[in-house]
Amino acid sequence: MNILLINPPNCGRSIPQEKFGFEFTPKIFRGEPLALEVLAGNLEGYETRILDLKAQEETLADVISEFNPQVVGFTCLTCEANTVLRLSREVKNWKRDITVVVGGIHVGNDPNFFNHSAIDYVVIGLGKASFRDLVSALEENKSPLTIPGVAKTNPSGNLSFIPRQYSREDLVESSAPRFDLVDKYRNHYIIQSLQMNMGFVATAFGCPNNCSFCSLAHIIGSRYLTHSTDCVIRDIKLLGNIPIIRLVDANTFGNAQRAKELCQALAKANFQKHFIIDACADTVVQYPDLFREWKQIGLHTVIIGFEEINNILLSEWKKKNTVSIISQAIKILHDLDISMVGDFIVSPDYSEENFQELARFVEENKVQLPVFTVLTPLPGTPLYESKKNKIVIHDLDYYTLTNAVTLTKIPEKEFYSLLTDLTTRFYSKATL
Ligand code: B12
Ligand code: SF4
Repeated sequence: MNILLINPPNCGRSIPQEKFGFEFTPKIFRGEPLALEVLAGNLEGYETRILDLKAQEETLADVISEFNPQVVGFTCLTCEANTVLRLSREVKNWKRDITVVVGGIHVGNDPNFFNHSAIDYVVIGLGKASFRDLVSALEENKSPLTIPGVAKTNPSGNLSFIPRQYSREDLVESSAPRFDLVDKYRNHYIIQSLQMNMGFVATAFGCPNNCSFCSLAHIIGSRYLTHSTDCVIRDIKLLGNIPIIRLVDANTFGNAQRAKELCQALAKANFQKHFIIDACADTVVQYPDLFREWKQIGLHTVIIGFEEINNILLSEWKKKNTVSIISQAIKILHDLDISMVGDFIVSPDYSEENFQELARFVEENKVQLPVFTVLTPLPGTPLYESKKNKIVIHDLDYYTLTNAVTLTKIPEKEFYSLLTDLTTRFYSKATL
């Protein structure tokens, strides 16, 4: 059986660009489709290929005609949902009997979106075990309907499936990601500002926290599953001499003890690489020594969701931060000489004064690379439930976290003009 795994092309639409001609979302990172490499790792015995349409434009029909897959699997974020539906239709138009499967973050949050005749199965949540079981069932002509996390589409009715009870076994650590399947795209996976290659490794899945806007926390029921240190070391080794390793976890330091053990294992392995991780501000403040130790083994940049500089909103969003914790975390990282990418969420309710306050905070605290997104009620999140009646833009192409999909308080043009100013002002000075 031939299996083609597809990373959809860069997509998503921009209101500030389309409506007002503003250009403000610089692309900083590009990266390998780790989800697909992970799935492929558990497909021993099958001929598997990855088509990365973000890295390189290729014609789907040509690839399908040459490779002749029996199964096509798409990974999918929210802003990619329409594109994946369109590509699934293309696959079906080309050859009706190809089995089309969709998985990924948007499926985990809103599986019903894909209950469509161009799609055969959706895989909800962690897919490594479910997808393997699905493919085996298809090959053996058995019913896949009893596989937890797998739903057969039923456009005239509702999706039904047995939810997976996630445990560490779902990470299927015995099989490594198939990094080799993206060899031909490897030169595209660079940090543009440094012109250096970057590889992705997962050390955990999920997050122990529960922020209301986050589409990662709820997919596996607020569990936090960690990979063994041996598995992380193996995957870094498999990436060879790539100098920068991005640990693409929702929260790399979600368990401080385990983050310490991982640090010791990395020290022993003596990789001489730069690491980029995701962590929370309160973790920095609670465990500064952990960050000091990680700095010694190559921690270069921490990506950190500061989100807001308003304590009421932080608490409303169930973020564990306060403005004081954020300032302390920034100071600790500066003292340790660790770079930071600071994520801030701009609410459509922002006034001009709010924009100015945020700019002042970023300036005074010297956040090296601030990234400003717009508060977006992503389907499947608690924020979506509380805001769904206020949503004015339902087209998921705009759910890139750079558009206001609820009404802005100040005139829309002014909102995007201030957002563009904020982004360009700090981006032009950014050093990492
Ligand atoms: C790396 C990354 C990227 C990379 C590479 C992604 C790629 N596929 O090429 C780049 C830089 C390109 C990127 C871009 C963007 N990203 Co991004 N990205 C991530 C990040 C940090 C890690 C994703 C990852 O590799 N996870 C590890 C893998 C192993 O986990 P996984 O993807 O969940 O896969 C598992 C399951 O979901 C499932 N599964 C996944 N796919 C499939 C497919 C099948 C067939 C099956 C069966 C199962 C399955 O099984 C997998 C293994 O168990 C996440 C945050 C995070 N920590 O998850 C944000 C994240 C996914 N990105 C996000 C966003 C918003 C974006 C952008 C829109 C940002 C922007 N404004 O430009 C763009 C969109 C790209 C586009 N289409 O234009 C959001 C998505 C929110 C949402 N609900 O859609 C996230 C969650 C971050 C956040 N702020 O919340 N991103
Ligand atoms: S800490 Fe980060 S990953 Fe965890 S729930 Fe909050 S926003 Fe999501």
